Amino acid sequence: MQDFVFSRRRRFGIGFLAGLIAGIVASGLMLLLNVTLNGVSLPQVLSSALTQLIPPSGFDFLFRTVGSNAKHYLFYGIFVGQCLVFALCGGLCNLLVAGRAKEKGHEQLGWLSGVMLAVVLWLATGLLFLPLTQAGVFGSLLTIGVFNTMLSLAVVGLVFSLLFVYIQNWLVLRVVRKQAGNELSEREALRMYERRTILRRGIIALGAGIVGVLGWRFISQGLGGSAGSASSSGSIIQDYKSQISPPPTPNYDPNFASVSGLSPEVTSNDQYYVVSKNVFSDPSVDAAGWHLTVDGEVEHPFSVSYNELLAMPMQKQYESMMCISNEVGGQYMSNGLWEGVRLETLLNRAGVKAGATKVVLYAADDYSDSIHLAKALEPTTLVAVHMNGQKLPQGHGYPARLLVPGIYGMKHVKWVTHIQVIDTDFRGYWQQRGWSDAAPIRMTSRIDTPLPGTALTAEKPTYIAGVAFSGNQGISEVDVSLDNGQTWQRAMLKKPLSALSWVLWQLPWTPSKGSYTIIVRAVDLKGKVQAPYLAPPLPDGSSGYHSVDVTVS
Ligand SMILES: Nc1nc2c(c(=O)[nH]1)N[C@H]1C(S)=C(S)[C@@H](COP(=O)(O)O)O[C@H]1N2
Ligand SMILES: [Mo]
Repeated sequence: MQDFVFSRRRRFGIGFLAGLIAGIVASGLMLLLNVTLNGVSLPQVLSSALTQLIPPSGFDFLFRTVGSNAKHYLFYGIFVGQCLVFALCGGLCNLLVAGRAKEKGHEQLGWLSGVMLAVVLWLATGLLFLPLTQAGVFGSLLTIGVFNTMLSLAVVGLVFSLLFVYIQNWLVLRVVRKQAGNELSEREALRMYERRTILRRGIIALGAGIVGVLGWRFISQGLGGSAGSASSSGSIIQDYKSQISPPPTPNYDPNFASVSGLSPEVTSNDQYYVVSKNVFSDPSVDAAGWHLTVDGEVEHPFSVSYNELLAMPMQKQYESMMCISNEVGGQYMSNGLWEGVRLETLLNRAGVKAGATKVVLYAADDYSDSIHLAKALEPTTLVAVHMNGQKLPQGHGYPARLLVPGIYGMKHVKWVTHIQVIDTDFRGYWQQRGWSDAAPIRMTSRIDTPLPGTALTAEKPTYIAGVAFSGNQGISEVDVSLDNGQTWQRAMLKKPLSALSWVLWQLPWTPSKGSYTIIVRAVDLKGKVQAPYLAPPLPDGSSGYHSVDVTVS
């Protein structure tokens, strides 16, 4: 019944469609296997490779235009791309295989062709794609390893190929049946034309939609959207003194009562900011099978299980964290009560050899970063297992993460599995992409209330309030200016929960009619004044003064 010969274009079209449908299912399956059984995620591998190729300035541009959602857009883009590659494979396979079958008067594919296609895809991915994206032959350089990669690729490839053959044959059969009269009826032709037009319009609409969303984000962020704006006008820079000596004595208010709109002093686990490189899913580590290995330039390398780690001496401390990609006034800053084992305890047990310089932390998501040995031995550097009295939430690094005060969140490696002492230099995941390695936190202050654009009532008492943070340098003073930095008013501070925590501040204000730009700056315990110079997050973290515009009527 299938004595039918299609044009090459037709053949490609049918294969493409069948490949697309099967590709969407297979890509979904890949992500499912990735989340549930530690299968390989090709979108993740590709996006890691891509972000490494993009020059830092390009990455920064991406970050500023599409904001923190950059990685999600990247992921959707790659996911759609992967489905299209599947579709292309379908089209090509059909051209090659069904083309040869033509002599036998056949347009359908045999199951054997499907298995062959799966094998070809499997080899191409394992031997070409993965090595080219620096994941090694069949993912040998990935944490999940060769076995999981081979197996999950095989399953996904087989499901794709067999589904492709099935859909392809079904489509062919449909066309053959419809063309039974050898001639396309006019109605049929019209319907096919319409269908094609609908598809084409759909693709155009989708493309326009994506461009529109990107454009809108670009405009709204360019005009000072959610992150607030940073201020550094001429007068602020002119009168700027970088150092106050002797340092101011903090004016802690023992009756400091939080006002509405001010951040809670301790961020709850579900409000705590989350940042990770992972475009689709963070690793879910099973503590029962987890081990933390300490090795490298040490006398006695060892591993501990989760329970052994929990049985070691624990230390509790409040510490605030901030992401190096946080914009001035941004939200990637939180404060928590952490509990864990001193890294020093683990390193002493291993016996660090003379000449060691750095400590590298490797994680279950193929993330890595390093800190200097001196930093690693500070008594506040912890391998943390508890956050605000609970075991670490999955998104914050369960079962264990590094806590290293004074430097940016980037260095607080989550899902840590391996601690290696080295006597050379090391560039971690973000350092390979152009970000600072030393990464000391730049002092910052943020106005939480009033929000930008608020319309206030004249002569009605209100508060200006927010947080200030300097890593591990403390805060002695927070000042607010309403006249572009010509005069500053000192805010009242809440005594911080620790030397590593942010400081809450507030200033009562009874405004008269007018428009105001509220500007804030902080001073640390050594008298160092927050720098007014504007800098984007890349490569050393953002700098400049946060400002908020309000009107009073
Ligand atoms: N394993 C791993 N650790 C990581 C990251 C990551 O992507 N993978 N991101 C880092 C970055 S950039 C930041 S700011 C902090 C954020 O920690 P949080 O999500 O608990 O706030 O984790 C750091 N640790
Ligand atoms: Mo970060």
